[in-house]
Amino acid sequence: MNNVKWWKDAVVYQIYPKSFQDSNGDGIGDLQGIIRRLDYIKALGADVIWLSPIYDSPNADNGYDIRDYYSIHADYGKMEDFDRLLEEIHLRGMRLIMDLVVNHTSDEHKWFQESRKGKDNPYWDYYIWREAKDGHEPNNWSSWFGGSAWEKDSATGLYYLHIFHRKQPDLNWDNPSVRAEIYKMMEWWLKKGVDGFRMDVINLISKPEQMPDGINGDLSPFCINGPKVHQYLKEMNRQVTAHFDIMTVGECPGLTVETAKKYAGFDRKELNMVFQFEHTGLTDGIYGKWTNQSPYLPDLKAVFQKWQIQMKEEAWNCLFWGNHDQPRAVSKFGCDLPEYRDLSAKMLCICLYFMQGTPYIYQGEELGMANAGFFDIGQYRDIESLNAYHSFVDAGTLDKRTMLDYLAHVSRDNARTPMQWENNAGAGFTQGTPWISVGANWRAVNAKRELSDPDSVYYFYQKVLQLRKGNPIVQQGDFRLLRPDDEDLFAYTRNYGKEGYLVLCNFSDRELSISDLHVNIGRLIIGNYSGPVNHHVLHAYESAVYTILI
Ligand code: TEU
Ligand code: CA
Repeated sequence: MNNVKWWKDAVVYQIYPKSFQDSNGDGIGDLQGIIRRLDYIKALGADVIWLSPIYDSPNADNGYDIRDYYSIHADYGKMEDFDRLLEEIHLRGMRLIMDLVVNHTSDEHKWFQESRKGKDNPYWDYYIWREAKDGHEPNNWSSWFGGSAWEKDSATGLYYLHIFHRKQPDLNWDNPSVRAEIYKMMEWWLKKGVDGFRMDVINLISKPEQMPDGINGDLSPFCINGPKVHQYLKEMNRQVTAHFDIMTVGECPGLTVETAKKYAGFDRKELNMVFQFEHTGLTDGIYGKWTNQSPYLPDLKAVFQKWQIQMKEEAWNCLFWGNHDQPRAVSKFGCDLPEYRDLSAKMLCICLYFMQGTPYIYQGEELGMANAGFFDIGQYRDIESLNAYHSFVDAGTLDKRTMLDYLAHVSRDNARTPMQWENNAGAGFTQGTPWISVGANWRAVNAKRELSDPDSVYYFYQKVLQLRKGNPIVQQGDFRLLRPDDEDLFAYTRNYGKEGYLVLCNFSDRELSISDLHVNIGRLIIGNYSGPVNHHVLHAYESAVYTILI
């Protein structure tokens, strides 16, 4: 695989530090805890670790509200612990990418504390301030975490913009000093030796000059892919990222294939890759993300087909089922009933990771960890979930039972329960009381058990990752979807020169006939069922990859 950028053949493992491994019994994951588990991550086959924010923060949004970009949150350790972590990662031949959260800061950041002192302060223009309109908010935009996107500041009597929580004021990227400060900070981390950034909501950073009301208060059309976003990302590339051998991946809500290529096109000099959310957003409906529905398979297939085919040769895909904002993959896309959980987790692994792009694995996904199983609002910690619960229930839009059901399906806390390491009450995550309850199925799903079982989901992930490493069919092959309208079968081929694979995934518990696929099936590469191979039928949640005879 000469001349292939390293990040194209890399596998990224995402750590949500608060929930990964506690080392001192305070119930909160920390950097020393991560160091203890590096061999586990390496053995899985990951090359890159993406660390969700570990910076100093009042934790209104678990670290996505940064108070100081240059220091480590006391819960996680000290800068020495970070330096040690980075060294240990590099010693193992792995790389580390940091979460870069620069659309907004915490309201407790020094810049904001200064800014709110008024128009004469040098930091005034670091944030987005507007006068009241007729004694009200400057416009009708609503925050993505509920309520107005404007907060009236008691010190100035003016309003500041916050797309997320009021403790996350949006930075004013039109101010060159803001950009210079951010580039300086990025350079500081890169000089320390970090290997890149995952950039939080990076396609929201440029706001329009005029801020008219949105339809139903929706700010998306104004702030997603704002007027100067490409100018700023090209500047960031020129001034910072192009000078280091790193990878950059932008988190970009609301992307289409066309807009994705503007951020990540090979010739664009902006970002290496972008996360798009079309496949995870298929279940969005009248209550936004709040639902108990599963995606309709033909729609899911159409989304992947489009991204696989239309990005080819022009830009690079991110392959992910989940992250710290999404429900657990096996619960959303597979089936988390005990009899099908492991099977469907393996099926999802094959389905996604035989496509073109860079795989991202969210902590615990490699064990088949499922949704939390919470049933009481008191179990939730996430600000988005709590806000949504109160606004829907208090307004009488949804009754408590329905909203709890929706939370159980899609709350971000489903992904944030402690990593299940062992079969005990603290799940091997902590000796103390975890900051959020352990997920319901820790007895069955934990690393200790899976590491001693050759048929576990963990070893299945390991095998699939080995099979795709440096494999030109997976990296470069053409993608073709078979039976697009089938509601149970996800089948596709990958062809590269005279070689190819047929990938078969049964997304249902029904037996499926596959005798009419008109593909010349060769050798079995990997499958999630043991026993004799049957070329005519797929069992419940069965998945298999075959070579194709061309
Ligand atoms: O998420 C951005 C984002 O678009 C979220 O609003 C997402 O739609 C939501 O979490 C889905 O439920 C990023 C981070 O990943 C998230 O954790 C932060 O809360 C958010 O930005 C603000 O920094
Ligand atoms: Ca701790």
